[in-house]
Amino acid sequence: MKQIIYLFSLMGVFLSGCHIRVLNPKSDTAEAQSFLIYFSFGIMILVLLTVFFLLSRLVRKYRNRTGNHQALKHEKGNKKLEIVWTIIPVLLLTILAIPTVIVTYNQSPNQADQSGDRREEVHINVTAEQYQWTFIYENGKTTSGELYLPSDKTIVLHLRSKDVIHSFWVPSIGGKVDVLPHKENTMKLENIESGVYQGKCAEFCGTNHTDMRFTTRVISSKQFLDWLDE
Ligand SMILES: [Cu+2]
Repeated sequence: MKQIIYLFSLMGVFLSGCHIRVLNPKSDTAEAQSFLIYFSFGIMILVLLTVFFLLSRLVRKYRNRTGNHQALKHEKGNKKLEIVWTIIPVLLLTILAIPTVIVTYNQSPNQADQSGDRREEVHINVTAEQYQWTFIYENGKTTSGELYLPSDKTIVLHLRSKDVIHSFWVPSIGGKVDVLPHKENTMKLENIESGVYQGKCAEFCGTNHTDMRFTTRVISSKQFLDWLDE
């Protein structure tokens, strides 16, 4: 038992040094996603602890000791118990399903187009091809390898591929979205914190797949407009 505690505390020390970008969200979109991760992890830990607690109690109670002839009774059908262990998982899955369905529906790659006030949104066309990213802004300005975004606007990215399937991923500001050759997918990003974030293709797309990286620069609206006019 002592060794296990040591092991876990050691793991805690090392893990606290990790900087997992997915768990350090810098936009509302990423925050909703990391909430789902923490939430499902919390439920999982709850189940795990309950099961381990009950198991260790059982093992302690019925362990083989001299003078202990207590044996486990064979339970033959226990309606109460069966109902309990059927209802609890159903309940847990329902609790897990509600926020999951809401977030998944809100962030659906087909969803962004229909909702929202277009004047408050910044639309950017994103084109992926082996092995680079091109970003085309509303006034026609084009960048390659660098994506500029205003922090205080809602951003709608229109993702398209020229060749094979790619995947758009900036871990700090949102999860992966597939970039397909024959269908446009959209990605909505809200309230992004100013900063510089690394992005990459998250779908193996050929020999130079690892070179398919880009830098995302999130700046204020004013800086963004000035940059657009440059
Ligand atoms: Cu790719």
